[in-house]
Amino acid sequence: MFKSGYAVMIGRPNVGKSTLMNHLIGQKIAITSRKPQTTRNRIETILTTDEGQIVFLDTPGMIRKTENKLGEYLMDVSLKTMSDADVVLFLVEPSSCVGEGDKAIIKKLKNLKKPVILVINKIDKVKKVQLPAVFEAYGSLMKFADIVPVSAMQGSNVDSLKEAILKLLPEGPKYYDEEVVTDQTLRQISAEVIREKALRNLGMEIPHGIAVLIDSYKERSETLTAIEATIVCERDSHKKIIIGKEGAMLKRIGSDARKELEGLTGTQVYLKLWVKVRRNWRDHPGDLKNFGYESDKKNG
Ligand SMILES: Nc1nc2c(ncn2[C@@H]2O[C@H](COP(=O)(O)OP(=O)(O)OP(=O)(O)O)[C@@H](O)[C@H]2O)c(=O)[nH]1
Ligand SMILES: [Mg+2]
Repeated sequence: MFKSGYAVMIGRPNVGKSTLMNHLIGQKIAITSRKPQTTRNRIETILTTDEGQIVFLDTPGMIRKTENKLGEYLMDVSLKTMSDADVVLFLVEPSSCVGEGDKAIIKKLKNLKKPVILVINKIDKVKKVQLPAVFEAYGSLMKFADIVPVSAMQGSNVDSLKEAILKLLPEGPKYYDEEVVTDQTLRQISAEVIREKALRNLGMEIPHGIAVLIDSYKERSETLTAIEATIVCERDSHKKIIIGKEGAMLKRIGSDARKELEGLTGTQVYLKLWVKVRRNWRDHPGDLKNFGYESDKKNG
């Protein structure tokens, strides 16, 4: 019997949803970073095995209070994506103290009435003897279809998670050809790769206010791709930091991004980056739409 369906990654920011999804499909599609709210869109990736096809949906981390329209949009994406699930993967940190954020998510999951697998991630950070207390703490708040501890970073126990998901999926057809891995275009992934390198190179304050726009994406030949992109930020002072002393920061972001884009496209990449200021774009509906954060585009 072939099984198929949607497995939706849900959890607070920074718990490792995107890292785990990349590991499950064995390829880096979603960007990851230590900064919360790295993921901003619903990202679909596909794993096809002999037994079934799991379509993973990565979502932005769920927060309780949104500070701007972008935050509202991110919550909206997560909630709508959650309702598409055949199985929900609820990711948490390996702590026996359940925080208010997780309690709020559990409340939503109870209303959803779908099978939920509790995925305790980052088990590389704790001793094995500490895990039963984590099982206990979360298990006392809600009935889970399964509980699977993993380390997305080290890839430990990720295969058991695949099995647990397949067990819960309904019988169904192969929705996608085997070679299809994601719904994201190279152009979209490129913008995200540039944003990731900015997130990883910049300090704590600026990254949240960054968006990346691809101005032009040209496959010049079989061996050369030319990409021009703009990093949008919120203030002149941020622009200065992103560019850096004599352009050093922008050069570093560009060079990190170029290396990864060359691996991704299998071509040489010519990358030109610009920096632009759009004050308060995170609260401006027109800007949000222009930067690709448009409600009801895909999640309606
Ligand atoms: N030690 C450890 N770190 C991990 C593990 N999985 C993820 N991380 C780290 O946790 C941070 C956040 O990972 P992401 O995958 O970006 O988290 P996310 O849940 O997608 O975050 P948002 O998109 O912001 O909601 C990164 O620095 C990862 O390297 C893990 O199993 N062990
Ligand atoms: Mg993420």
